[in-house]
Amino acid sequence: MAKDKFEMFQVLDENGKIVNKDEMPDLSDDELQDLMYRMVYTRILDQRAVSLGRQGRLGFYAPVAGQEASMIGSHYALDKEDWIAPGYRDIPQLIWHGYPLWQSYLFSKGHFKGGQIPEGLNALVPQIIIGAQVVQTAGVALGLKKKKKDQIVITYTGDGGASQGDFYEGMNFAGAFEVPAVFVVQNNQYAISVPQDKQTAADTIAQKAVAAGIEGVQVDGMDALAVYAATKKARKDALDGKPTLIETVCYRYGPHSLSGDDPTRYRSSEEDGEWEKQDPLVRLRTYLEGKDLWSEEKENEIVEQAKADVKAAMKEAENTPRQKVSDLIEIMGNELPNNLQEQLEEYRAKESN
Ligand SMILES: Cc1ncc(C[n+]2csc(CCOP(=O)(O)OP(=O)(O)O)c2C)c(N)n1
Repeated sequence: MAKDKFEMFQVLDENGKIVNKDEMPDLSDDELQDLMYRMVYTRILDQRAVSLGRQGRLGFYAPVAGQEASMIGSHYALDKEDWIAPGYRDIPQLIWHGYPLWQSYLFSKGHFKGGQIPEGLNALVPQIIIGAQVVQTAGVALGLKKKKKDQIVITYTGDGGASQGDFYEGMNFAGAFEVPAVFVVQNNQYAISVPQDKQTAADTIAQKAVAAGIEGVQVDGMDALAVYAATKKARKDALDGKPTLIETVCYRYGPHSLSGDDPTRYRSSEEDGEWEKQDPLVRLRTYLEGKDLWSEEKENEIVEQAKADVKAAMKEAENTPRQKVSDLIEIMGNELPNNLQEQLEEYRAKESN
């Protein structure tokens, strides 16, 4: 029953054809190209990050290939002033919001500078505790409402995150207090190795909105136009105090992270192949080529640009002085209590030897 009510929303099918004309978002040719540009660039960032990680030059990294439509399509519907409350995989949205790439590398390496969101950039630090950002989102959104701001908060978690207590708590609060929040669950089918059907008895994740009294929509997460359209609408509703839960049905091609899981132990190559046929980049590229808005030459330029940017950002990250224990103590507050002040001095003295 829920499956019928939460039928998957699609605009562009896997062959790059518009299948839902009425819902085609109002994007200019330039914007459509920009959306594609961002997705191609993001895939290259991902490929480079996986390679840098394998070389031991990064720390924790969660691959994003396969999820570009979900990440970039939703981010593209935001305003610069909107807030983002990301999870550890949502580095692309942060980068497109203005977080410098070199800092994302320091975040990966666990360097404190990676966690220092630049002044004026409306984003929280990527959350490692599964689901915690959903509660934070309700709080930030309440703050925006009280200050009468025309801004929303968008948060991202995974299908696994949708099983956490924090997820229900955050959405319930947002519904009750009518705050400007959008909750995105990127359903990439697995929470590390646990498939969705072992995670929940619910047919869809979108239906979990019902209990919180908010809108829920299931979207084809490999279709950037559908994700964009759904998020744009959710953003508008959020400003009217109506939060939405968006489930983007997608897939991560790579492993959960570079820290050791082996997807061949829990996924078949047939399953991988089925999802690869739905690739979000191929789909949008086919559509744009049909409108004479894309070429191989254009794409190659983006690839080269992304590679050069990675090189420069990595250089900056690697030239950043290694963090010291005193750095960690120092950033704990503007004014430190006596015991921490003492420790700070102790470590500074040790480090200068
Ligand atoms: C509260 C909490 N429990 C467990 C973990 C360990 N953990 C890290 S990632 C992960 C799976 C999350 O899967 P999902 O929410 O589907 O997101 P995805 O990684 O697929 O994007 C788990 C259980 C954690 N970080 N936080």
